[in-house]
Amino acid sequence: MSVKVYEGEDLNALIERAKEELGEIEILYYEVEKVPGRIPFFRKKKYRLFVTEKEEEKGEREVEKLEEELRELKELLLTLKENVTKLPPQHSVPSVPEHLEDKLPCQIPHLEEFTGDAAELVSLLVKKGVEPDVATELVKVSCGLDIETEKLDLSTNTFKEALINAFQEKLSFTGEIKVEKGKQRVLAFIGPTGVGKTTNLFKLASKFVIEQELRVGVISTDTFKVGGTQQARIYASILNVPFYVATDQRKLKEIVDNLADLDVILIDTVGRSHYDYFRIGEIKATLSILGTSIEYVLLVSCNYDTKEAMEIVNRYRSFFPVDFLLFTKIDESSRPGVMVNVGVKSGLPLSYVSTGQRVPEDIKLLTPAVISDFILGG
Ligand SMILES: Nc1nc2c(ncn2[C@@H]2O[C@H](COP(=O)(O)OP(=O)(O)O)[C@@H](O)[C@H]2O)c(=O)[nH]1
Ligand SMILES: [Mg+2]
Repeated sequence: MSVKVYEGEDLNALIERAKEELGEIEILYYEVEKVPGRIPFFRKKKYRLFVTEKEEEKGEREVEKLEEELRELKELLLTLKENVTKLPPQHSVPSVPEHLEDKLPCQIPHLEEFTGDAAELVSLLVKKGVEPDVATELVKVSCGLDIETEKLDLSTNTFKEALINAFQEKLSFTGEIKVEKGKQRVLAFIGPTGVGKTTNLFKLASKFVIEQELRVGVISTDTFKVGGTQQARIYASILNVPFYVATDQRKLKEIVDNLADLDVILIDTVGRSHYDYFRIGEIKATLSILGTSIEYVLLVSCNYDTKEAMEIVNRYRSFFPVDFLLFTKIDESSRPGVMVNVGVKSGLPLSYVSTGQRVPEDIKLLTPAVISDFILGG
């Protein structure tokens, strides 16, 4: 089953939005939470609505979205042409809407070392969010010297081949996370609030159960006692995975000790606001009771630009010995290059990428070929 979550202050508006986006829906559950408003003592209501979508509606919606984008592009092209041909040179042309920016040709610095397909591939990488220095470093992996021009050109037949070579050499990958029977793994999901920890933890939980037939348990460490575990509880009951809440170190240790016969324990960390960023230390203190038996999965959203993403990676690494990265929200980003930049700059292995809100299906294993497809496709 595929579950999608909507959050907001007006339940009817959420239902309307879900119908608008998904067509026919089935409401699984909704919950209400009171959050402090700006006015003292006045608490606003916040709803969280869990729905499933009907599969057949999805294809039609995607076609509609593409058609709409094409219409906008055509209009933009017409306006640009009119402005360029009819107006005097000093007249300014209309600015390009942000969501269409990467669909137009862009100026790339530092291209002079490359020629032909290699130059084109560097431009493409930069357009997809790869930083120019990283892009040139990657393309060089599959280049030879063109004798005529004395510049670098691709020695592979296709862009895809060139990128696969480059990613194999410059990035590291965990591959499918495997658990051997009898060798329990404990994975803690860490990262900023809203990045997708809870949803993606359950996608992996479901993979472990279905693909590897493992015995899985989920623990939520709600260290701020904010009752933020409701969403996880619902996923756990839908996917039929045992679920526990640990409010402190001692309780966490006790639960983990009791779950010694499970193959995998997944630990969700809970937070509520951006200030949680400054409270990472508290999560660290709780998890530290498990010593080195625990592996840390850091989640990074593809919506961040590379600078923000690297700041987050460095901040979390100063608290936790991060083992690997899991990227989220690639469906909301037109610049998959952030995964490449962060992978190259941090040296951390890449595991999976979350491709949407549906639990459990919207998750993909990251491999050199998959990242190439994200860069080359769309
Ligand atoms: N579009 C999109 N939304 C996602 C993705 N992953 C998670 N979300 C949504 O992001 C929101 C926050 O996710 P959640 O797992 O609660 O984040 P947490 O605070 O880190 O636990 C939810 O509405 C999720 O459905 C993704 O890959 N794409
Ligand atoms: Mg969460």
